[in-house]
Amino acid sequence: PKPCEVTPAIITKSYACQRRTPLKHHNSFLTEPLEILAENAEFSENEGRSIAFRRSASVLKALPRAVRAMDELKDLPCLGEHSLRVIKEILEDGTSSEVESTRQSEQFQAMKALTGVFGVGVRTADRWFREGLRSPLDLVHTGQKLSHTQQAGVQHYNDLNTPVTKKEAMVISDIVERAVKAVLPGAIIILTGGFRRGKEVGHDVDFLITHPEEGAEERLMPKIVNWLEDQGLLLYQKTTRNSYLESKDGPARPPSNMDRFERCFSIFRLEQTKVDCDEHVDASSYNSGRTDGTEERHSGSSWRAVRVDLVVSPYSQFAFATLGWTGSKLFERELRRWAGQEKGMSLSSHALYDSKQQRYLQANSEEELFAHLGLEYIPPSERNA
Ligand code: TTP
Ligand code: MN
Ligand code: MN
Ligand code: MN
Repeated sequence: PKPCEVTPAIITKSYACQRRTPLKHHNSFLTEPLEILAENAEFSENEGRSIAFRRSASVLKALPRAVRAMDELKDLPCLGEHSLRVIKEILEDGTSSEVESTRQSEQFQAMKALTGVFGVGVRTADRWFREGLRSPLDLVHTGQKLSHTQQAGVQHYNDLNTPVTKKEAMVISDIVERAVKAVLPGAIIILTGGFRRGKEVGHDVDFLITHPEEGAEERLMPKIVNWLEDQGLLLYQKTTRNSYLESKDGPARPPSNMDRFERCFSIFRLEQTKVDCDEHVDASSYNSGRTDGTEERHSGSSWRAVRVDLVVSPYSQFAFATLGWTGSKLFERELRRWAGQEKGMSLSSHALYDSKQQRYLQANSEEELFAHLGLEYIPPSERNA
């Protein structure tokens, strides 16, 4: 094919939700470095810069082949000056000096380690960094005051930073299914997040739960949590009530990307077979950055901690919630931006509001939602923006 045919369709598609982004692509050698810079920008709370790098990386993920020369990029959207400079350096030298020095920097490494604690955000990690703290162990040694969530995060630091496998996600699916069916027969449970997009591993396992009879799902979460606790399956949980109806700021516009469903951030105690344990030990021995001592070693007993997110939605909002909880985070962000800037609509995990028609648009499926938004349907496996 002619060189210009490499990327014919992508040229005019500057929103990630207009493109198909598979999980496996051909440009990791460029996207991983760009995402280091994005992460570093997040650590300095420079959101605009972070999004710019993430959009650049995302465009490259959608390309049908590996980039070899700068002129292949000239018609692509979203590639800013800074990203192009980084890409050029990698194409010419194999690495980018800016990326490598970022990776090596004490601040980046400390922020990565500290934000790697469940319950610790960028603000807190940055304050600790400026106080001289560098790792979760430093938090223990200096006796930092920690929230309950952060205590659980430190205690289970190694497990929670060991990727959750698909196999583990399936075992947890079975458990969640049993719990939900026990307390509300007829409930529907779907796996959302990265595993729904086809990822082989994740940092947690995400579930969305509903019931075809509107209202039957109310106050469901405490029942699920009680069931799980009775079985000794939870190491930590924090349940938040549905605050959607109480909110004053208009249904389609929650104050942030946080939604208002009844939800539970939890840590499961996952029993492991002998084989799983051996795999786990083998896998962690590759991880030179581990901080032994923050977590009670459970030698002998065979379990590990896994982060699980549970969300309950009313049936009428299920399509919105499914779309909102499937990700990727950039894909979601781009969907909302598309809705607002191109369609005069406001999209959340609860609703879609059309400002021109001044009414909410109903949807029973993700397909209907894409249609409302004037977008070609993109299946979950191609939302890996
Ligand atoms: P995550 O579980 O954070 O991410 P992920 O499943 O894509 O990847 P990972 O393997 O790292 O777990 O979030 C899943 C989706 O949930 C994400 O698209 C955004 C959505 N979400 C909300 O809608 N509201 C929230 O408050 C949070 C935390 C996530
Ligand atoms: Mn997830
Ligand atoms: Mn994540
Ligand atoms: Mn999650």
